[in-house]
Amino acid sequence: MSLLLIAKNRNFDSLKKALLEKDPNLDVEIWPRVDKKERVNFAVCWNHPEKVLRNYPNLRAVSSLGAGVNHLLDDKSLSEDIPICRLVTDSLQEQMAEYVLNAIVNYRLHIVDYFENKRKGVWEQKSTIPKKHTPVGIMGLGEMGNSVATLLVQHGYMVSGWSRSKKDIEGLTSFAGKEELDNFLSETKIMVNLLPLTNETKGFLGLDLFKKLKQPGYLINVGRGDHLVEEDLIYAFDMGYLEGACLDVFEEEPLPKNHSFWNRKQIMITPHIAAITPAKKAAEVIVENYKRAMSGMELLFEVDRDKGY
Ligand code: NDP
Ligand code: OXD
Repeated sequence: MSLLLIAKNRNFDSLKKALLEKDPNLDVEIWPRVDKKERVNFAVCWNHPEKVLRNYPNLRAVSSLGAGVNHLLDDKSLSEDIPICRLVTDSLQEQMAEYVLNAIVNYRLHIVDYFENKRKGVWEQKSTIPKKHTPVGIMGLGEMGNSVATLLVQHGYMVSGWSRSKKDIEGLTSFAGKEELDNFLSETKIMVNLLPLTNETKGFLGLDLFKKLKQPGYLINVGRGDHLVEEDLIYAFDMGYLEGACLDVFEEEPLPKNHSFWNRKQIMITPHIAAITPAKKAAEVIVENYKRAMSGMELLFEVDRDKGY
């Protein structure tokens, strides 16, 4: 029985070490050098090559190496009988909450302008935008959205959230379903996207949505690049529907060198680092799920294939 780590261009040394520290008896293989394919029972994947999972006939479960699972659900070569699970850790939630809080504070303090002014040697004080003028709306109130909402409420922000089902989170106004989307948007100035990427949510961040925010809005996209219609973002800036964006995820990653986003002053760019799973924390969840899969138990953080997350 072995556990296989699969990803393009990724060094797995620290994860392998953490897995073996957690369980020294594990047999950990790293793609593409796999000794005996039929011994592989559990795979951990991040942006794996299409169809590669077909090579392992005895897979019992597959885990994402992140919180998102769209790359696994998109892989039609993965049999529907094989359960998919994902990583959720308190560290991921804490990092995500801090990232979003930081992006909002940067916006309120005009930090992007100060970077520009430093380059030009300009000393110019700007008024910080008061919290009461920056109501935050979080799309997606799952493991990540919930922890972001909790931290923002603690910091005195006006926070609302939108999800499929109503939530009871202290200090948050909860909106649910398509029928409540417009009301949610009309109360939102800073939009935080933490939806999973599914057939329903792909391309969701487009002009129609930007127009409905408190004008001009500000976008923080930490979900997936394919949620955003990239040309609509530029158009929304030009039309004044949005005044800025902080983007951590992109249609194509790494963001190509010639992409127009690099030259837009209004866009803050980070390279998909909002929340990164530390190897030790990842190993805890992976080893637990490996053991569960081997003994036929229900997995932690198993994905509902019908819902797509
Ligand atoms: P969860 O599955 O825990 O939560 C998803 C949330 O989205 C739920 O609240 C769900 O509603 C809501 N939702 C899903 N579909 C819809 C819909 N059609 N309409 C309204 N609401 C919907 O996901 P996580 O919080 O763990 O993660 C969210 C995403 O964040 C990941 O899929 C990943 O793409 C991204 N991510 C990015 C990271 C980064 O570093 N940039 C790191 C980690 C995650 P309900 O609760 O009612 O079911
Ligand atoms: C993700 C992650 O899903 O990094 O983006 O966990």
